[in-house]
Amino acid sequence: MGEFLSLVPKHHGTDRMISQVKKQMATLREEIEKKKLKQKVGGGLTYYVPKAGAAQVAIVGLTNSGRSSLLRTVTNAQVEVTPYPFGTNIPVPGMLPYEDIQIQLVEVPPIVEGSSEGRADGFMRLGLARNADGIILVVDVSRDPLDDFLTVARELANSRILIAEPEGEVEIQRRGGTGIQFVWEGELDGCSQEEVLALLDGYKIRSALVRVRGRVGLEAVEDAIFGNAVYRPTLVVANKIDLPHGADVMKQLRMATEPLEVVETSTTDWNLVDVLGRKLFTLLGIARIYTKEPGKEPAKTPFVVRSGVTVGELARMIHNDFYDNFRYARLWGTSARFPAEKVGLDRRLEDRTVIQLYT
Ligand SMILES: Nc1nc2c(ncn2[C@@H]2O[C@H](COP(=O)(O)OP(=O)(O)OP(=O)(O)O)[C@@H](O)[C@H]2O)c(=O)[nH]1
Ligand SMILES: [Mg+2]
Repeated sequence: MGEFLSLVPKHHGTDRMISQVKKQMATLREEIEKKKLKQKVGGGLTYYVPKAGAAQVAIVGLTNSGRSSLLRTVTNAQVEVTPYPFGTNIPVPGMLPYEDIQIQLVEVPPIVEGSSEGRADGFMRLGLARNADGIILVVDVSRDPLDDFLTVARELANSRILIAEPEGEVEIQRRGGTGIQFVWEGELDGCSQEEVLALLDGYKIRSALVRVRGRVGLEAVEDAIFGNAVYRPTLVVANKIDLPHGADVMKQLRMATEPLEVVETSTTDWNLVDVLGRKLFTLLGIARIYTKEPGKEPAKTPFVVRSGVTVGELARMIHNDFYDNFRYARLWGTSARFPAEKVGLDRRLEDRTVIQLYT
């Protein structure tokens, strides 16, 4: 990237690109630092949190929004709740029990304005959200929840952690000297083809196959060039709902967070664990599949997969032999049209399916 930068002509038209490349270089340097940190620091005092349970969800928010309180209420974690700001400065994990599975929550130390530029361990803090399977974005309704949301959302967006599912996707295949050729399986949104060409040219991409799926803007083109954008399903938690708050500001919050779901919470709520568990389960698109041997009861512990996984994908996850020697499967429960339905490798599986694989 350094070499690339040295070749880029410096004028008004390339400013944006240069600053982005520099930022990207800083991020990579920071990642190297993180790896070093992981090796050196013992005793659990590290930013690295190994995944556990069905999924890992990062709890992000501004300081004092109630992240520790939330973690304490819904998990076994013994984290300190503090009336003063910046009480948490290392990530704290905890397990949230939901029916027969556990979802891992990780309190991320507070996000601040400038986290995405590295301020206050920003790269590592946002890295926790990037590495998780989903995000809980906590806002404090007793102050300015809209400002809380916009600030955290901006820092996430700057780090290319997308909290809303992208409406489309761009794929760029570089190839030899035939110019830029588009394959349209979608359309541009808020920009013209000329602008896309100018952007690609700015990055010295002059010969490539550009595939456009769904609705995409210029940012999606940039994401395709850098390949660093990730989508993380996100739940907005409007916390401290027991304290006085404005109806207007809540309305604005709901509008600004569209299409994300907003859950109003108070960390003193005794059934918060059930409410949050159900919301996260849906958000993450989790499916529990129970294997069964002939003449026996289904397994007590499910395989946790994403909803819609195929029989073939599941067979591979259990053991390659099940896939290689597959004959058919029998299904019970949600995915079966009738009990003991005989299906092939392509059948998709939903939550609460019992399966017997025949080889
Ligand atoms: N009334 C009310 N107060 C809450 C609620 N949740 C948290 N608090 C209070 O808010 C303050 C901050 O709570 P924490 O859980 O420490 O907040 P945090 O987001 O972890 O903050 P830092 O880790 O310090 O950045 C404490 O005084 C909590 O008692 C809630 O639902 N209702
Ligand atoms: Mg805290």
